[in-house]
Amino acid sequence: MRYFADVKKPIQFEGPDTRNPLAFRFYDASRKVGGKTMRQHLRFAVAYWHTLRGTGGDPFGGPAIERPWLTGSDPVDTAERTLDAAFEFFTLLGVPFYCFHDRDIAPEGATIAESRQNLERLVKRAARRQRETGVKLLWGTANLFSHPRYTHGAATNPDPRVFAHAAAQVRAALDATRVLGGTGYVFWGGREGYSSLWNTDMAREREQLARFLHMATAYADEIGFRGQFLIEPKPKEPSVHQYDYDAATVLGFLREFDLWDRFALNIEANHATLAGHTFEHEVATAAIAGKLGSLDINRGHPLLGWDTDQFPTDAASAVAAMFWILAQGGLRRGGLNFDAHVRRGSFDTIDLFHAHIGGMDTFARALLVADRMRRDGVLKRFVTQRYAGFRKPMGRRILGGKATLPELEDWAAKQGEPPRVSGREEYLENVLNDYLYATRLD
Ligand code: XUL
Ligand code: CO
Repeated sequence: MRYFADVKKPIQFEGPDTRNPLAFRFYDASRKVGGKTMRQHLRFAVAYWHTLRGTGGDPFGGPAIERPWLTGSDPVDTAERTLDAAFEFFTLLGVPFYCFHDRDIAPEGATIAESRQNLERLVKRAARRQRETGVKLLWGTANLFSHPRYTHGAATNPDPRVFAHAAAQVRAALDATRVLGGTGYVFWGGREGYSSLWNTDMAREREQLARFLHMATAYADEIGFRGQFLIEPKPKEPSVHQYDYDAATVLGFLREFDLWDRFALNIEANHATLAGHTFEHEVATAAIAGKLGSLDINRGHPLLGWDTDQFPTDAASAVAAMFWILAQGGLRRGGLNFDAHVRRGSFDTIDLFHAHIGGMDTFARALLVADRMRRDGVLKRFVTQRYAGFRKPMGRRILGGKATLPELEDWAAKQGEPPRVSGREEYLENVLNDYLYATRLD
């Protein structure tokens, strides 16, 4: 069965001058950039929930997109068809990875045991398709936010019976991720927060969440799952306030609850902007803590202000993200997961190809630009020079914890008023644009 008959052969690299909409302009999987191929650098992953299961619903209307695989009355049959369509799509697009929630690939059953059986059945099929196609699992996760039982949270629910249901689900999702060789496991706590502080014991709920995460890592050790654990920050939506608000908040949480060594962050662009940050701010905050694990590379709409999860097309923001990734020596076990969906009005299956091709080209080009900028060292030279004073004797004394307030008072008086030095922000923006709009990137 071919679900994507409009696409006759896998998408190929044709270079920046092509006019073929079903070709890559910059993503040349085997092209080497600084010793690694683009495929190895970028580690693209398709988000199963949006790409295969997305039907264009929004708060004002239900499904508006029909998919030929999302038909039939038996949910397990539908899940099997969806899985086959998924691997057909991954292969035609040429992505190395995908990501899923447990309920994306297999329907919830009437009991915990039935849900597990459904998942195991679909995992077997996924393992077969992975072997046949070479496509791998980047990360798995459990959907702990859609079922009505999780209305007041999963791990942060006031009722331990709900907590236990969530535990059962994470256990099964970890088993599935291990069997499929996932390189990571994500926690995104959509309802791990509150709607009203008047009915919430925030101290208790944060404690519960920490206990839950400790249990998950203990279980992973027990079953020999060696993937990286990730927390994906988001400030709100659907909760009014989510405990994993942003990267800095999560880093503090990991320290407070002794989880630091076991978790890294999965930074999502649209979540960053919802938190009032830029994508690069969140990427940088995670990276300087040594905790940049993986990225969800979607974007929000500047006029809408909610989690629109659009495909990435913003070149400057993609360059900034790639800059930090290169600075830390790559994504290692992480990757670039789209976590993006086509608009409600883009209902043809071919729109899925346009969306992913554009996103892959945006980041492939960003990789080339960031690599070129790093090799030329322009920004690095500027920043190094800007902080030069801290490499001189008094700067070193300050950083070494030796200087005192009285000593600095004397020193400041002797130095006199420091010269004012421009930050050259506009100049640096021009430098970025020189690289961004350079036509020659070969
Ligand atoms: C929701 C979101 C999730 C996570 C995985 O905003 O980003 O899809 O990426 O649960
Ligand atoms: Co996400």
